[in-house]
Amino acid sequence: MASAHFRAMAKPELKILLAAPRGFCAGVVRAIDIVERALEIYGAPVYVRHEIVHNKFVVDDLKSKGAIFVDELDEIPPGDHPVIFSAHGVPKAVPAEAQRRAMFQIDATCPLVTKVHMEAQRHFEQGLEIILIGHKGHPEVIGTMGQLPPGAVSLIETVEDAEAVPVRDPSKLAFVTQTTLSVDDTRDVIVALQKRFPAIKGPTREDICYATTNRQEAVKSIAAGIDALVVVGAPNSSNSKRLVEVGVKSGCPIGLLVQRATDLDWAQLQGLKVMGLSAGASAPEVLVNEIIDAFRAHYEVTVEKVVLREENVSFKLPRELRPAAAPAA
Ligand code: 0CM
Ligand code: SF4
Repeated sequence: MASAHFRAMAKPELKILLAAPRGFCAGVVRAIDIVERALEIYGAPVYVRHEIVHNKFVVDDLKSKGAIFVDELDEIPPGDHPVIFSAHGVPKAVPAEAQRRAMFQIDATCPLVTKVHMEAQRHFEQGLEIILIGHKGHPEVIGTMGQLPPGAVSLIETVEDAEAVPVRDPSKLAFVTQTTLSVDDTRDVIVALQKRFPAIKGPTREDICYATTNRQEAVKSIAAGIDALVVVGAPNSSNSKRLVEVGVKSGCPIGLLVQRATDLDWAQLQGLKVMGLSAGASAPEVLVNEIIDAFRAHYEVTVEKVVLREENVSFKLPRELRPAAAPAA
């Protein structure tokens, strides 16, 4: 009787394929470290323009330590507290304005975003008109376009845009891209541009960063064999949203973007046998574990790690935040 009762209560089995690489990238680690080091060195408050990375849990944690998040510099009262620019980068007008107001500015722009800014600048200096492939309204796109005067950069998002974008001189063109796009969709847009403008200059492939590329590749490698894909990430996180899209395009029937376990819709998540789990570059691992624990309440879970490649990228902190050199022995 007892065993029959136990059988009736037994949870269904679920295998979770935990994709790797997932979660924090080197640019996110550096940006969060910058805020934490600034708090340590200069004390609270430290101002941050825009979410340092697109994750509410990270932002709330930094708020609890004394960071104050603002949308624009004019929300910051006069004083000598630092203002930090987010990982996504800012238009040139922002540091210029901070300098005008004599603010103490610290730049947490990811070095891989700065690289794109420099590429665009170089093309501009060579007299080229620039086409930026990216998502309208995203802060990285606003930042990259804002490296150059109005009219220097045209933004396109799709193959249709590539086929229609007006240009001044087809022989004097270059393209750059946002760092967190879909690798496959971007390839199609570039092919359309190159077909229309054979002389267009650009990077060897695109400017999508290593972290975005690797996370998409890892999701792709599991997508065909899973009943659902859960990606931990925020709705305003470009790289996280792309992971869900890539999963669904690669054959996974259900793709969900969730910020916390409370977002999981259990009516939709019944009857699963194998599930894929990944996390965007701004989502902390503690939230991945929270999701796994939530599934354990509904399923008998086994977790299998699927490691597509190892990552060992790290970026240095800005000089003013590096730990003081150890005293000579
Ligand atoms: O650019 P995206 O929206 O993916 O930003 P994020 O904060 O989610 O991820 C890290 C970055 C950058 C740049
Ligand atoms: Fe840098 Fe890429 Fe991370 Fe964005 S997702 S912060 S570009 S490494």
